[in-house]
Amino acid sequence: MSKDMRSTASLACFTGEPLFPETLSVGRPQSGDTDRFFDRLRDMFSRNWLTNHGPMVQELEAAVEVRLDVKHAIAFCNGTVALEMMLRAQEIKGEVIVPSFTFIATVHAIRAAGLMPVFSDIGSTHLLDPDAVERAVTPNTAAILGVHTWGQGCEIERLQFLADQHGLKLLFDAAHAFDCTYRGRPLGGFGVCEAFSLHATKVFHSFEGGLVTTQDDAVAHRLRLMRNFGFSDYDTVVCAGGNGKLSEPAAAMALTNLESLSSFISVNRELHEVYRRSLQGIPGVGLLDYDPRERQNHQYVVLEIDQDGFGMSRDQLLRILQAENILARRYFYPSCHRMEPYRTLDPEAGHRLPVTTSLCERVLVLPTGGQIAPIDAEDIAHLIGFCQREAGAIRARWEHDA
Ligand code: T4K
Repeated sequence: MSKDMRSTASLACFTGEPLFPETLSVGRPQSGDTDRFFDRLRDMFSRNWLTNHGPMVQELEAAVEVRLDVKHAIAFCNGTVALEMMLRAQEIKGEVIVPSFTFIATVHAIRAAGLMPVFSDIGSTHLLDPDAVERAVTPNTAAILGVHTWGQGCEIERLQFLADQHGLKLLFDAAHAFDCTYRGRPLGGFGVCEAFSLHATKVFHSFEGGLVTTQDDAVAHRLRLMRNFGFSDYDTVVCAGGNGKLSEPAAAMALTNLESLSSFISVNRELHEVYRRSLQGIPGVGLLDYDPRERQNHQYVVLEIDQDGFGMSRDQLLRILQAENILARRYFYPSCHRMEPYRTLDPEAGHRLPVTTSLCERVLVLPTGGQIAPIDAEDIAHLIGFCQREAGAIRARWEHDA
């Protein structure tokens, strides 16, 4: 059966078979040539050097410095620890302005660094709104932590202006933004520091891993000490630190994946284009378009579902997609200010976050990456179109079955 000729009854949430026999996910890992990876592991065993700033970690850091055009890239065991150490390395106290519309790790890292998150609203592109940031500045503000959500660069000039005006550190969570640009320059070289995630679900991964990039020699030196317990030599500890080290197998994975990154990104770009074409004109469905002047990794295909235009809510659509084995995700739902401990720490935060509050009910991220063929993306889009056209009948059947 053609996938856009289904009847309401044939939806898997009623009586039908799922459209896809296997689950299609957001964030299925894309990995490079496994032979190259195993060769690197064999070399590692012959050297018997497994971790602690080994040769492959050093090679990875050098490769990232070139690729992102930054002076320093410091590898960490994961993106959350990279964020936390980046914050600790600033040697600041007080409040950090951050969006609530982000993965919870961004905010947990602020708390773990002994700082207080202050949530700011976002604009229509899902990025920090500099006007809202300005309103959130108090005498206790120490830093702004922007998030380059979906690989889009924040409004960096305006945030930098605010940071300079108020004497604040400007930092970025660039977890989504490897190989993306802002005004034609790679993200990674802005603010004081930027932190990346190399988690398995990211377009460029090292199983688990993270990076902090900076142009500042002193901050880089501190970060290198901090990730290794603060040791400056075998017996001397010169600052507080922890274990933030990336292992050699993880670096081997990253080096291997770096060789294939451009092809992963072309696959994502093509899928994004198929989704864009096939979703066009469906009432109530907005696809977040990326700035064509910038380089994007196209890791996230992000929809906004407007319930009135679409005829059903984002959550009702999600229920249908999941039954069809399409594991779309509600990133970032609920937003951070509605999760503990932040809900208790600042129960009134929602009043300052109207865009975040409304967006959280509408965003849906669709599967992409190597697991998805262009025809799958077309079928998913056609299914979404079908749901819109049949929204009344589907809702009626749910009510009848309830
Ligand atoms: N800042 C931001 C803005 C972030 O988005 C993140 C992480 C961080 C900071 C922190 O960086 P890390 O400390 O994680 O390096 C995922 C990822 O775990 C997380 O890294 C990511 N952001 C977040 C947006 O998404 P979950 O809980 O949604 O992942 P999970 O386990 O549901 O996996 C996603 C899908 O991928 C599933 O359908 C299963 C599939 N999968 C996953 C893994 C790990 C596989 O098929 N194979 C696999 O090996 O958080």
